[in-house]
Amino acid sequence: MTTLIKGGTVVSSTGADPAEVLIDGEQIAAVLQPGSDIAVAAEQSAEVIDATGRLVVPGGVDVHTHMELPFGGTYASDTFETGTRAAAWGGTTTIVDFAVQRYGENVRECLDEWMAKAEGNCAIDFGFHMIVGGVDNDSLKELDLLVNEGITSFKLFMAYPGVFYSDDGQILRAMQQAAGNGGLIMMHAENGLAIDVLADQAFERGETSPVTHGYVRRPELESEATHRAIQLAKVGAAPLYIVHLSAAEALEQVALARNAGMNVFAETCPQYLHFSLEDHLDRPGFGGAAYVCSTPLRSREDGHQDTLWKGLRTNDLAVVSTDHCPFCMKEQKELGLNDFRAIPNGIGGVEHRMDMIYQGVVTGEIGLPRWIELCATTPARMMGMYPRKGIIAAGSDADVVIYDPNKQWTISVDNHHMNIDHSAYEGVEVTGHVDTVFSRGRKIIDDNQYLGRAGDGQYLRRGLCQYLQ
Ligand code: DUC
Ligand code: ZN
Ligand code: ZN
Repeated sequence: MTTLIKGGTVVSSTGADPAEVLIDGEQIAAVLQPGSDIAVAAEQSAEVIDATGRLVVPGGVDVHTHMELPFGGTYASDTFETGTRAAAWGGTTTIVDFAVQRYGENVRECLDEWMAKAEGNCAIDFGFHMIVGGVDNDSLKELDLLVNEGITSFKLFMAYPGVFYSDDGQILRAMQQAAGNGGLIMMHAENGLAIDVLADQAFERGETSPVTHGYVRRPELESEATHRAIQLAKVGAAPLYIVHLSAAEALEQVALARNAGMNVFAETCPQYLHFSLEDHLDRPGFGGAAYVCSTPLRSREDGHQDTLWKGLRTNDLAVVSTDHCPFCMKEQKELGLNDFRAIPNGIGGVEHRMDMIYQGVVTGEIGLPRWIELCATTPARMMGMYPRKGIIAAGSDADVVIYDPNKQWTISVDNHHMNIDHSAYEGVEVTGHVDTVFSRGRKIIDDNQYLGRAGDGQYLRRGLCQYLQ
């Protein structure tokens, strides 16, 4: 069975041109010149989809999600089934989620546990990173084996003492191990020990509301940790990927390292580009709880958002992922009603990344090819999945999105598909809409309907990061 998508503009990280996309089975068979003999011939035997006036783009690749993450005494509210379905609605056809190992736990058993949660349940293809919350001889040895199984990136935390935190010695050891096995160290770069001191002091002063979360997680403490992580990576001779960067000062550290020729990369997330401490985290009453995430939203007055858009243009920020980690208001965020320290950290956004970054195209912050580079091509290469994922090209998986660049609509809890009782994006007006989604050649979203099934998504054994110099 072949499908021909004709009439549209095919977007890649290097350009946007009229082209026809021929899908055969699970792969893209060819990208054809409109009206060429081969395109005309293909039309005779294929199902033809008319994409006139629309963009034809590679399925989005979100390399930072947390389905069912145990956190703050509860669990992220999207399962692999609901979360990957929501991702598909938003034009994302690949996720890389985080399996979790905590101090004293066995890496292998943890991975098996996470695989069991995901396998047979995902709507789209999925891979794993491993959170290493307990760096010791056993876990370090295990990392070498994971690399051979396609888990080629390891997340460490400089935040959350007593939960996921690693000290500098543990971080250095993990970096040395990664330098040996080719893995990529992903870093949550915030000085958690200092943050906890400030958080406790604020609470004792009676400052209990959600916005306090943003005040105590100061930009200096993100930039200090980013700087320290970079220096440790230099000593450990390991590549480094800074996750969910939100502070302009932290970006400065990344830029310095990159200018010095280091293998240092960074991602940011839509919430840090579109939301702010003043407008969202400081909402009246408990409203700001919906925006409690770490790193935190930053002050608009201080210009962090503009600086992040600039970083996306200069490539000091190379990837946009979501850090999708949804918690309902009821019974979850509410755990911190009287104490901001107890609010589970996270925002649900896996469904909105492609649209929210497309708004940067609409406003002229980035060009059309850069949208695709940030949301599909670079994440695929960064996490060793390219060219299977992240590009529309002959031989690639037929993960294809037909995108209406002009449709205007408003995001709401009433029209989203994530398993969460509110939307952090409530009332946000967007231009651009995911009309049709193919995942490995199967049409899974079309005409406002979900046509796929749980278990369609396959586990992806990833290769090494494809950016190392
Ligand atoms: N940050 C979040 O906001 N949620 C989960 C973990 C993290 O690092
Ligand atoms: Zn993190
Ligand atoms: Zn995260």
